[in-house]
Formats: sequence, C-alpha cells, structure tokens
Amino acid sequence: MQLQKLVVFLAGCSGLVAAAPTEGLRLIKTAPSDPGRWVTEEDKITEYKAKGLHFVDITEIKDPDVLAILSTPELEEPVLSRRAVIYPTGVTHQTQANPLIAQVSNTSPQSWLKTLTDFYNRYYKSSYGTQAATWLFNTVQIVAAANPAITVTQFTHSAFNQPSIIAKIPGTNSSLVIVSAHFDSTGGSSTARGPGADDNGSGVVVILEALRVLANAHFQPKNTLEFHFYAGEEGGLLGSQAVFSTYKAAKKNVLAVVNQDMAGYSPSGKISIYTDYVDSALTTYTRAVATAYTGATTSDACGYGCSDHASARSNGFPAAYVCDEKMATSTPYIHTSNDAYSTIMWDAVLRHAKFTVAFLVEASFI
Ligand SMILES: *[C@@H]1O[C@H](CO)[C@@H](O)[C@H](O)[C@H]1NC(C)=O
Ligand SMILES: CC(=O)N[C@H]1CO[C@H](CO)[C@@H](O)[C@@H]1O
Ligand SMILES: [Zn+2]
Repeated sequence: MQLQKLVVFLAGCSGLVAAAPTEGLRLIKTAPSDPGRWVTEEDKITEYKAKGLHFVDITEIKDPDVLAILSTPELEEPVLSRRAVIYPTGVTHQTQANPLIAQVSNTSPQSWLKTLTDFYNRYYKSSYGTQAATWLFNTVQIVAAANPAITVTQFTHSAFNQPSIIAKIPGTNSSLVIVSAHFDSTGGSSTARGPGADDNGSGVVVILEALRVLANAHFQPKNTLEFHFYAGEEGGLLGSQAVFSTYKAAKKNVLAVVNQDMAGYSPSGKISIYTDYVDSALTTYTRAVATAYTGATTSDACGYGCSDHASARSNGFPAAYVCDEKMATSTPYIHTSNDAYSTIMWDAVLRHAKFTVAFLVEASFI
C-alpha cells in the first residue's frame, strides 16, 4: 500500500516510473531498491521476460512483511526470520531412497513433455494456458490415483484463469516439504508460440515423475510432501505468490521448498544449486543430498525474482533453487519458440527426477 503511494509520488516528480497506475497496468519490481514501476501485461513479457530481465509482479501484494522482504538487500537478514529448521548434515535414508530411485525413468516424462510442448503456448492469460492447466490437473490426478491417500487440488487465481495445482502425500506430521516447478510458458509475447520445453516444462515432468514413483510405491512419509505446479510464473511469480501468501496466513509449518525451473539442458552434466535469494541452511542440505545421489554439483546466482522460490522466501519460508546448469551455459532457447522438445537433454531430466525422489525421501524424515 505505502509502496504504491510512493510510486505514484515518484511518477509525478522524477520520471523514474514508466506510467501512473491506471486500470490494467501492473506494478513490477526488479530489485530490492526498485520502488516499482507500472507496466502493461504485454510489456512484462516483451520488455522484461523476453530480454532475460526478472521481476516480481507486486500489484496484489498487500502484506507489509512480504513487501519488506522484497525491498531488503539480498545479503541482509530478512525482516521476517523463518522458524529455524535444523537440517541433517548428510544423507541418512539411502536404504529407503535407492529402490525408489531405481524406479525413475524417462518414459512418462517424455510423453508428458511432448503433450506440454504441443500446446501452442502455456501463457497464463491465454486459453492455451488454461487448456494446459486442465490437462495437467487430469494428469496429476491419474498419476496420484495409484495411492488413494494422495489429494490433488486446483488453487484458483482471481486475476487469471490458469490455476496452480497441488498434490499432497499426507505424512504422520503436517509439517511440509515442498517441491515445485511452474508450468506456464512464454514464447516472448502473449501471442507467440511458446513450447517452453526446458523453461519450464522440464521441471514439471521431473516433479511429476517423482510423484509417480512415490505414489506407486505407496511411500508413507513422516513429514507431509507437496508437489506444487505453479501458474503465472512468467507474469511475475503470480501463482507461487498467491499460494505462499495463503500458507503464511494459515501459519503452515514449511520445512523446505525446493524449486526446480529448468531441468532439461545441461552440457556440464551437473546439477546447479543457486545461492542467492535462498535459505543458506536449506541450500547446504540440498547440495548434500544432490551430491550424495547425483555426484558433483555446481553453483550460480540468478538474481532478483528469478523464479518461484522467491515467493516462498518473501513469505518467510526456507527456499532453495535447483537448476540444470549455470547461467552462462544454460539453454540458449529460453523464452523463445525454439525452446523445443527436440532440444531436451534427457539425461538431465533423469538426473533431476532422481534427485527429487532422493530429496523427498530424505527430507520426509527431517
Ligand atoms: C511435527 O514436526 C515438528 C517439527 O517439524 C515438531 O515440532 C512437532 O512436534 C511434530 N508434531 C507432531 C504431532 O509430531
Ligand atoms: C524461470 C522461470 O521460472 N521461468 C523461468 C524458467 O526458468 C528460468 C531459469 O530459471 C527462469 O529464468 C525463467 O524465469
Ligand atoms: Zn521463463
């Protein structure tokens, strides 16, 4: 609220802000120090996403805690300290994890990613984006049906038709371990072809494959496991923001959020664990799990508002970000019509799916 008044003031006197807030414009923020600027929906995609610029759409964020974190420099202690979770220093459940990891394959991911990339695009405000959500909801339900204890729900968003989707494996404890990926895509404008194979169809099929394996095995966790498929990420982290805002209001106890956004293009053959705008203790634990189960990892930083883990963090939850490659050598096809099924490196998808199963099994016992 206050922030928005500030922006109006700045717009009047300095020209720092692109436009005054009028009907239909959106307030986006590109850095902690950026007071925000009003842009059109189309500009978000053509002037920011398509040019590799990250932002958070803060138009609907009213929570002062969340706005404060989004304006706090990355290296300062976040205003809203998360509950301290003590993570194990290494892996301790290989006996349970290894037989499950052996069930991971690319057979289902290949078929799912083919369907996802065949939608003209999965832009969150297009009818294709809604159709993709309907298909994904049905597919998650089919996968989850192997274990009747698993619930699958749609989390609807007031400002656009594409819902987020959440699958839950109830544990004996309601504390949550969450893996996530967004399923919307963009091809560089609202109307462009956007197959979104690596970005981020690959993250979606990775966590869906992990769900398939755990559902088939009737895996019974101690902590409750959730699989989040977010809508509207390319619009400024909209789906994840709404989900975590609800979780904050409900005072849910979240032990870990591991977001994967791009899991299908990796010339290095190593999982990359990103280190900025994340929880450092969870990141250390995530790296320990990834190293134990997939070998050496790399590190990088992707900046402000880079993906949905930022929404978990700004709502006070511990978040980590796992990607298929360092920025410099990551897919050259992102956010274009060339982010195609044919460019996917399937060994990377398999590696991330195995990591996801390993992480869920290990963290289910935290
Ligand atoms: C659930 O786990 C949390 C720690 O994550 C613990 O504090 C709490 O006591 C547990 N609840 C039950 C019912 O075991
Ligand atoms: C990221 C995203 O959420 N869409 C994203 C897919 O992944 C790339 C790499 O993380 C992001 O830059 C895009 O914004
Ligand atoms: Zn993207």
